[in-house]
Amino acid sequence: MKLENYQLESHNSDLLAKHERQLDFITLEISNAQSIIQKLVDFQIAIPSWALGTGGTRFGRFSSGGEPRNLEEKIEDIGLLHKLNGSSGAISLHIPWDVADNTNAIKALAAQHGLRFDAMNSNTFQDQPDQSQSYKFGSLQHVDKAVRKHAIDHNIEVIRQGVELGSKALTVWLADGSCFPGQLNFRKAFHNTLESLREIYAALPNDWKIFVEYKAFEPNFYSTTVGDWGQSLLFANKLGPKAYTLVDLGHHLPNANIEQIVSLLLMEEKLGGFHFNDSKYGDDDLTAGSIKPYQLFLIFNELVEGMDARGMDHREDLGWMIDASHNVKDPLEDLLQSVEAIMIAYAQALSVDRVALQEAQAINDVARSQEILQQAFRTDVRPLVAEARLRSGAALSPLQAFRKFNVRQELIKNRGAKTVATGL
Ligand code: RM4
Ligand code: MN
Ligand code: MN
Repeated sequence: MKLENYQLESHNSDLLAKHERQLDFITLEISNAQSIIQKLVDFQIAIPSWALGTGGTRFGRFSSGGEPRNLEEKIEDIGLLHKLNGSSGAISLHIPWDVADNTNAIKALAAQHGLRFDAMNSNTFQDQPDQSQSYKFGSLQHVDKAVRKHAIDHNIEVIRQGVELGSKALTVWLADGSCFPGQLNFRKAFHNTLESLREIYAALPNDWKIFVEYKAFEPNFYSTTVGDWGQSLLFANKLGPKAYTLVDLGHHLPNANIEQIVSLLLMEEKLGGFHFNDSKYGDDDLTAGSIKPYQLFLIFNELVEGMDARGMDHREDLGWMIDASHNVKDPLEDLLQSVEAIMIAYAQALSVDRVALQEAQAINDVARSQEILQQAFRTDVRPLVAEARLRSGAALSPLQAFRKFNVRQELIKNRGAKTVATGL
């Protein structure tokens, strides 16, 4: 299905008067509103190909129908999101879930929708039907060199496919670890993983990055070989300048201070990018900003401060990706909400009075420092985000437009009610 410009224009004209009133108010409140709007127009968040179908749990999966049946339809879905919000101009693929048979046609289709290919993801956490080696006891860490080689070759193949598509990064998330004390020699597991990652690193083109993603637990429940940012940073430092740490918000133990982790990784020039989502308990993969919006704001506050301190380009220099997929919402509506939450947190962080904050910090004025941050967090910046969409030719209210134009019903009509997307 395709959304036409005239449809969005009619949706926008219905909402315009109210939007303009709200925008006038906020531009009086925030001195740098125009520069914030431009940064929001530029900012793009990659959509994961595996979040376009309804996610399941090990207890069940309830499809909402019309799920994309192949990579072409996944690109079509992300094209719809991008048309609606103007901020989802990239796709992150997972191999082998998304192998492209005809790379040129896939590239052309993505370009038609204004999409580029963000980081490629390898998969050594599942055995494929015809696979000669098993990842049951790990992949890059495995005690058997033949299994390690299988996993290394897979990652190199993912890089090859990514090069053809114009991607510039590989994300490695490993399920490797152990379920019981004594199962694994920690040092040997680390060394095997490092040796394997070195071979993958050696296959990276010069302008590529490798992101080492960490996660505290699951599917292994006693130890994870890349379990936290310290372990990831160890690998990234040992690998070299093209290796970075990737922060997935749901991959920490409860109450971790993620914003401090982000600040220090940036300082060390080792922050590669993000997988945005939210969680209450663990790797819940809930909609970004749905549980802890203040935390999301505090993370962006560190990002803006840290990137500006190093003169970084907000749009280009880090990988901005969503990694969420769950059970009960329409996946496209969910992704619209995630993108909106990320844009709001970014806009709020851009509106923090940095000079006043530095002055307050320098004299240990704790209450004032807190006030400055909360002032930004409690300001309703949604009209700035909506204005950025309007200037990009997208919808003032993407979710409302999604429903008004019956996008899901159209997708079900075209694809059927029982389709199941590849992914989790
Ligand atoms: C993992 C991790 C990875 C993602 C898989 C599907 O928990 O977040 O980034 O590739 O899930
Ligand atoms: Mn992730
Ligand atoms: Mn995860």
